[in-house]
Formats: sequence, structure tokens, C-alpha cells
Amino acid sequence: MKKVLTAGTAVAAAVLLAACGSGQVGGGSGGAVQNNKQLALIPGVQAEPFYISMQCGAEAEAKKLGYTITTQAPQKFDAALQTEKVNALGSNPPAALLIAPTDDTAMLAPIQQVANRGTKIVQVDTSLKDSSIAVSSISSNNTEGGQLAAKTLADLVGTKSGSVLVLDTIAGTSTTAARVQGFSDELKNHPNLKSIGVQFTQNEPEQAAAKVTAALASTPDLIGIFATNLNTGEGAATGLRNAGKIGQVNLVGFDASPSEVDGLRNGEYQALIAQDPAMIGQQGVDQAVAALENKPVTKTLTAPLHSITKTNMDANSQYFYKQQC
Ligand code: T6T
Repeated sequence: MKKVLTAGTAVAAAVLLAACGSGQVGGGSGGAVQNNKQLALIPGVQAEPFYISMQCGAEAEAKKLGYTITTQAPQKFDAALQTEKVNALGSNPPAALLIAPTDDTAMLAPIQQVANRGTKIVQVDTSLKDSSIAVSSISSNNTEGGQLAAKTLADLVGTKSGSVLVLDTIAGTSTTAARVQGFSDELKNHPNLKSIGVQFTQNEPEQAAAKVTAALASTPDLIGIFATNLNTGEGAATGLRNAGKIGQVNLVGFDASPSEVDGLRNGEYQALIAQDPAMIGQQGVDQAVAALENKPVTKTLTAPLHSITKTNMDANSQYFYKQQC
């Protein structure tokens, strides 16, 4: 069963989930983790506003439900570093682990080891190719987010024609891959916009900036850039700024970090597709606790997205990501 979460309906959603009759995953007994009220969150990378906002949502919900949650984040968005964090859960694993796998294949084995010790697994944001290990997976509809980005870009350019660059993060990142797919599919409906391809950036703003610099040099008719997450967006803005091309090339970003929001206000970005990471964290905890307490669990949950422009940004400030709770 797949459910769509809408903003401001968290309580209603929880009631709906509890009443849901099909496609549910039973909690089962946790073996060694019975009566354990300890949850863990392993996000993709430390000190990043998307994951900080997710952590805030998860912590508030855990407290409300009488659980504690600790967060261990890798220093970089990197499967080897994230594996170290997973392995460090060691012989005293949490009752449930909320995790954003940084690689849709490489993270399966370490997560499997934790699951083998009785820990319930909940995927938040990114997911494995084979998600069957998780009792629940919560993310934005990233394919739709990519489509929304392409439609937004098409609206921005109107009848003008030109080339479009897509900046992805790291191969194996489920979310940004889905955004690229959605964007590329929708772009086919806009023949005035021609893709010059997808560039990986290793999720490093410096690499994104360099790709933009190179694209500006090789493609004089560059009219738009789709940056599939906040790091690629921040790098793209730097590349455009360095070349004096701010406002001449439309930049549509994903996420709503403080620096992206500032960039939207001062014209570096023309639009942002904001996620609701706090809701993803909150629902991650709700699903984990439901699994632990043998209550109905929903296998797949979709959090809402919001297209934000300079014109509507003040009315959408609740979707801006946090630097701290
Ligand atoms: O866009 C988010 C997240 O959804 C994605 O999976 C990885 O990048 C972010 O954390 C933003 O940097």
C-alpha cells in the first residue's frame, strides 16, 4: 500500500494509517529489542539542513511517543562512511533504525546485518533498490518533483529556446536519480528546451560550480539548469555568479536550505522545489513505533513537495529548512 501525506495532516494521517486495512506489515516480535525504547537515525550526511530538519521532526515525534532517538551522521555523503556508522550500532542495536541509504546497492549488506539482530528498518528519503528489508519507506515523490521542476522551468522561459543542463549528485542515489528521470521525461513535452545531458557532481558544490562554468563556455545558448539537490544548487549558483550570468540562465533547484532561500530572494534561483523533511522524520518515527508496538504499518509513504518562486516564497516560509531545531 502506498499513501500520500499532505502538509498539516500528520495527525489525520496517523489515524488513517492506524485504520488502514491492507498492505500492512505486522510488527512482529523484536527478540533482543523487546521493551527497547531506543531509536537511531542515520542520515546521509552531517550538518546539512535537509537532514537537520528531518532530525528535528524525528526527535519531536519520538519524545511525544515516549521513545528516545540518537543521530549518527557520516561526515560525507558516502557509503563507506555511512557503513561505519551502521556497523557502530554494534552488539547493542536500537529497537528501530531510521536510515537514508547513501547508495541503493552498497548499503544493503550493512543494513541487513542490523536487521538480523532484530532491529526494525525504516527508510527515510533515499532507499535501496530492494526495499523489502524495510518495514516502511518514506520519501518525497521524487519523480514528480523532477517533472514539476521541468514544468516550472518551461513556464519561466516561455517561448524562448535553449539548452538545459542537469546536475545530479552521485550514481546510486535513489532520490536524485528519480528527479533526473522525472525531469528528463517532462522535458520531452517542451521541444524549445534541449537537454545537454546529466552531469554527476559527487554531491560537492565545488564540482557543480565547475560543471556550470564548463557548460557556460561550451553552450552559449544555455537557458536553464536543474540542480537536483541543495549541494548541486549551491554550486550552480556559485558557477553562475562567477561568470556574471545570474538571472540570464534560469536556475531551478531542489530543496530549500537557508542559502537557497537567500538565493531565491536575491535572484540567483528562479524556483525551488521544497521537500518536507520534518514530516519525513516524523513519519519515520511513527512507522517505526507502529512496527515495534505491533500496530499497522504502511509500507510506502509519500511526503508532499512545494514549488516555490520569489513571488510566493513568503507564504511558503514553513517549508524552509532549518539549521537547528
Ligand atoms: O535533496 C536532499 C535529499 O532528498 C537527497 O536524497 C540528498 O540530498 C539532499 O539531502 C539535499 O542535499
